[in-house]
Amino acid sequence: FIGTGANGENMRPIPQLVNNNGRYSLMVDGAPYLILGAQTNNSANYPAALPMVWPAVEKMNANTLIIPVAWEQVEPKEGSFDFSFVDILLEQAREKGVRLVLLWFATWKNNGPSYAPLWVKLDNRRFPRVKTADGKTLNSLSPHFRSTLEADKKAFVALMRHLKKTDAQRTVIMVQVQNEVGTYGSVRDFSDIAEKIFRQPVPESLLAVTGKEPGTWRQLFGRDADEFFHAWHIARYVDEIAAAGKAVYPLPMYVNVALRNPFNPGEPGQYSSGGATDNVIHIWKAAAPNIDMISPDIYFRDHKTVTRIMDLYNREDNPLYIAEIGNDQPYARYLFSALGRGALGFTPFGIDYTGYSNYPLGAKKMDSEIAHFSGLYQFFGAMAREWAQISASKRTWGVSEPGDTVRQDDTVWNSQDSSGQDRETNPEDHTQRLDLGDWIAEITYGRPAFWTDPPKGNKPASGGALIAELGANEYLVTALRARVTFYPNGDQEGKSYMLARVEEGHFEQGKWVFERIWNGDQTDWGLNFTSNPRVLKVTLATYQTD
Ligand code: N0T
Repeated sequence: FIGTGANGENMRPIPQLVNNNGRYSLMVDGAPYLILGAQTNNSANYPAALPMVWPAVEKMNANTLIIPVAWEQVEPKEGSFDFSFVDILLEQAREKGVRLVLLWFATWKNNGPSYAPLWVKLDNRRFPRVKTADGKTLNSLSPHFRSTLEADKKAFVALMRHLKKTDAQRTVIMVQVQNEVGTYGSVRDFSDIAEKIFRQPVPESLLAVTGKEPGTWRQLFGRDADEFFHAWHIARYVDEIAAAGKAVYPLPMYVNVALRNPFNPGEPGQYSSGGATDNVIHIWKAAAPNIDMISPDIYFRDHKTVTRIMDLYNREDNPLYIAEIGNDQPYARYLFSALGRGALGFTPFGIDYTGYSNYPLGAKKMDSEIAHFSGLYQFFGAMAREWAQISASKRTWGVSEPGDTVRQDDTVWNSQDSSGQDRETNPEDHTQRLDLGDWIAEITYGRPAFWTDPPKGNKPASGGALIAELGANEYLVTALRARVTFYPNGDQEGKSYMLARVEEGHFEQGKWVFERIWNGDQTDWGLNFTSNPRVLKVTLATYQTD
């Protein structure tokens, strides 16, 4: 795949998102890539911060660093550009053998223009802010002004041109356009110009996806009109920037989302209105064809909410990528749920040694929590390319341990399972079943390796399991702090069956390397996975008894 250029130099193909009949992959150097990511805290986008970043990336065993590039630093004075941070970052990333995802912090960095240059932020005439219905000015730039869009676009295009010129190595594999766009404190802009646009008919390209007859926003969308309108215009704005960047250098581009709670959403404006929350994904898809994916930022710790979010963003028209997730213990196990849904990657936020902590969203102290991720990253890192290859074409399933994640000593913010059951007593609460077609995989948590006790759950909840179908009756199985058992399903239901062969092994250069057979105690009561994950190739069989 790595071709040769006109002057004999090695040309790596540009990273690309591809859809293989509904299973997506991120192609890097011509093959599927799995992002085992680490995102820095905000404000790490200066050379002086990088020495506090790399050791954390290394400790984490991450293969990709996700880090901001700010409009204010690349265009401090209008029209004069400075990419010195980008140059230093790329050089150091290459030395470390780590790939990069750059975050374009510009018009919107969570609602506000904090990362825009002062010449933008101080000029509200040229770059107007959102006005509330009662005429107050908010610190969120309005999406309705050409002047703002053109200025942001110009800087973004300059960044992409610079990358094209300086990154033949394809160190940068993807770009996030803006950060958690949307507005807090108002559902939309109510300025005079916004009002005028709001009274115009809904654009035709949106009619097509909603199946509606022509009309105004209010006529077609009623109560949702204001939010849909804001989402549409922010998405169009972001899309135009992405399109211009791609015209210069077509890296995959995505947006991340400040989520609303899917079970208790509240009102737009209480959550970031206009961002691609679960209720407006369809609006975003219609408005922003140049945005390759819409990716959730997960700061909920409870199983029910996290898995619901993953299901909402894992769509036929949207590959799942966990753009951000909190960085303490309860979040780590959700790597299994993400990979089982074919995720292109997983990126805990706040991974650096600057000493900052975004508690209660993440860890009080990042350092003590990093081990929960680094162990998993080491394990999956050793088979990242192979997993990505399997995930590109095979069916996969992943589960994370359910139940609350409240530690015995403490309660954890945003962790309470909304179902509120007593999880100590019922083994079913620590049991998950996956329908693999011919087989059911049953996963249980918190039990000894023998038959003696029912599952009680790990304390704290921390297990997970991941399965891929390699062929008929053949599965790749890996898990953490869980037991995996199989029984026949569908046409095979009720037949006698067995684990025909359980191989422990590992991958080397895309090939499975056999190490040993699991048998006896290792298979008699199911496949017991400990804190030390293993990868197994399991062949199942049914047999005739008469
Ligand atoms: C995130 C991060 C950073 C359910 C917070 C999350 C990052 C941004 N914002 O540390 O600022 O740049 O994308 C907002 C979550 C609000 C609370 C959600 C509760």
